[in-house]
Amino acid sequence: MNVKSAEFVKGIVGPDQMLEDGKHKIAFIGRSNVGKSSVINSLLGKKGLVKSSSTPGKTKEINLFLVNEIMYFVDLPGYGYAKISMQAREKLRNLILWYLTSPEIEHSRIVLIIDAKVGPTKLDEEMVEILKNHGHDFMVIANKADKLKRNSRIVQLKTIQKKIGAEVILYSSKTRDGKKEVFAKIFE
Ligand SMILES: Nc1nc2c(ncn2[C@@H]2O[C@H](COP(=O)(O)OP(=O)(O)OP(=O)(O)O)[C@@H](O)[C@H]2O)c(=O)[nH]1
Ligand SMILES: [Mg+2]
Repeated sequence: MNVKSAEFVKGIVGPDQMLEDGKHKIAFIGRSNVGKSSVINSLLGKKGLVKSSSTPGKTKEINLFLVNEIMYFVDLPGYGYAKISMQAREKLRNLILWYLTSPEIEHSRIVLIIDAKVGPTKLDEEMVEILKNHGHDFMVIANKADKLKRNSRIVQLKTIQKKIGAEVILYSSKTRDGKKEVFAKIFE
């Protein structure tokens, strides 16, 4: 895909504010700090469009970015960040779950991002279950592949695929390795 324009449109903090304009949405979901915001930036080729940070828990709202005027890339808050209050964690979890169960996103693409080196955690496996239970068609990206030694990549990829029970694309938002495959899968 040729990215001609990408702009921040809106941050959603509660269930009353969904954008209901019928445009296609591609949502990125995953554990806190796994690199969701960085993946979006690297795919869109716009450094700094989406705020990323080495401090987990950076994204606290559901942020919508309008791409080429025709679709939204959706940056969701991460799950599983331990160093916030139980209440705040519950609030983020509810926000994510609300998004996933919102009728408006029924035909959205969901991109689950996991850490290539760490592999799927218990929370990631729970998210896979949630996505399956809601009948979502989702794809999986293993980000931070640059942290893997070249010769261990295939083995790690196979291990992750076996655990998740789905096809997984190795990706790095640092080197943009895998970008072509990711775009091809998103728009397949
Ligand atoms: N080595 C490496 N680091 C990465 C990669 N992608 C993201 N990071 C780093 O991981 C950290 C977290 O990135 P974010 O994009 O903010 O992660 P996030 O999932 O949006 O985090 P939350 O918004 O807190 O849920 C930052 O320090 C990034 O620079 C990657 O492909 N390779
Ligand atoms: Mg983020």
